[in-house]
Amino acid sequence: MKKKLIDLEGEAKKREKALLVGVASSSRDRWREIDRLEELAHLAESAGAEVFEKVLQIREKPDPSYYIGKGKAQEIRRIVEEYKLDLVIFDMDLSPSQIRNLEQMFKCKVVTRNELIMDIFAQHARTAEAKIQVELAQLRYRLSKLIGSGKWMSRLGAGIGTRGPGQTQLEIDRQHILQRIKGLESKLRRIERSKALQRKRRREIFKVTLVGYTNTGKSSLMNVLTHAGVLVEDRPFATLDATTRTLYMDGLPKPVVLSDTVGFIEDLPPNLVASFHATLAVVEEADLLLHVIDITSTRLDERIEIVERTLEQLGCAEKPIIRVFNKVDLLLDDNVISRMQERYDNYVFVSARTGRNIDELKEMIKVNLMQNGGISSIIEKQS
Ligand SMILES: Nc1nc2c(ncn2[C@@H]2O[C@H](COP(=O)(O)OP(=O)(O)OP(=O)(O)O)[C@@H](O)[C@H]2O)c(=O)[nH]1
Ligand SMILES: [Mg+2]
Repeated sequence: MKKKLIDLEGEAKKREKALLVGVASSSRDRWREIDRLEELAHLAESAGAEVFEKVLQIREKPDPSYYIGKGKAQEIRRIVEEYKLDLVIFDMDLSPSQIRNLEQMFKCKVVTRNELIMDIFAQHARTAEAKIQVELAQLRYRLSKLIGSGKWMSRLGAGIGTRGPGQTQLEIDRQHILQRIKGLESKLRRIERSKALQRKRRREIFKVTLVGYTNTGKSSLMNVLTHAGVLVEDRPFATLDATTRTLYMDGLPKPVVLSDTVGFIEDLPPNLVASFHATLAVVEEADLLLHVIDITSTRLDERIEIVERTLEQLGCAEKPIIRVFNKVDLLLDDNVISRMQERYDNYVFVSARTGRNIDELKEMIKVNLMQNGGISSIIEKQS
């Protein structure tokens, strides 16, 4: 039943060959989709696949059976056959019937962007909590697909021998998944309760949290600021747990702790956001957010917006925030700095690699905490 996306044991012998598919709704959207396919390739490689080819189609409305056009699907089938590819990854979510039709046509695995991201999370999960959170997200996703295909089958109603047993098998699968979800949820609640207790004891401190798009250098900054020794890797979603360390600073009334957390991405699967709620509590409880931005990334403004929108979804849009533009050591064109200066306020340009402006960042953290911490302690006293 469990669809194995990337075969890790087999990986040592052979990386799975993948073809990527993206769809733009108009030729104006083309460049955006090209960038997204680039990001999808990064994700696929990080999951252990080898990207053989990328296919982009411009199509105003998705085809109900294949999402892409049937002609394009047949073209892909020929490539899959000729080059013996192992999987086709779609940059969007597909309906259960679309996945089935495409798998039947390609005669290989079809994986969606959501599944790919969840697969990377699953590979990187280390702690019991992260493992449960990822499995929950995957099961909820699978359940949504099962419910979908159940509807599809009953609507179809035809095909002797498909509907009856198919439905029964679906019902068994559904019950099985629901039971497992229930078990995992209660395990997770136990872990969360003990963590919430620990956090309660931490009222008398300033809480600062690093947030940002994945691979921007949050963990690197954590290490530079606190010597935490957190894992840093040039791949998306290296960090899945919230690591917290003391940030030593003179002249503040309360000690400061800094937390590193899971990175964001465009269209982060909603199931993952829901499952990682407890991990993201360090964002919700923060007195100050450090939004880390990779100044060398393409679609810089869009990525900033994606992070800010995610913060909004977490109910954190009003929190004090410092925009930390990182990796300035790689910057060739200074124009981008002036463009960012015009557009945003409360920013600093740093390099976690060379240490440039790290002292300035510390100073800004201190000033911001004094301003905001001062206000909240007055409110606390009044209430
Ligand atoms: N040149 C340069 N590279 C950097 C800098 N900061 C981080 N990196 C590199 O960027 C990559 C990602 O760094 P991480 O610190 O793991 O990024 P992250 O935001 O924690 O990533 P996730 O946990 O995967 O979301 C690594 O290869 C780092 O070495 C910097 O200031 N300059
Ligand atoms: Mg990290």
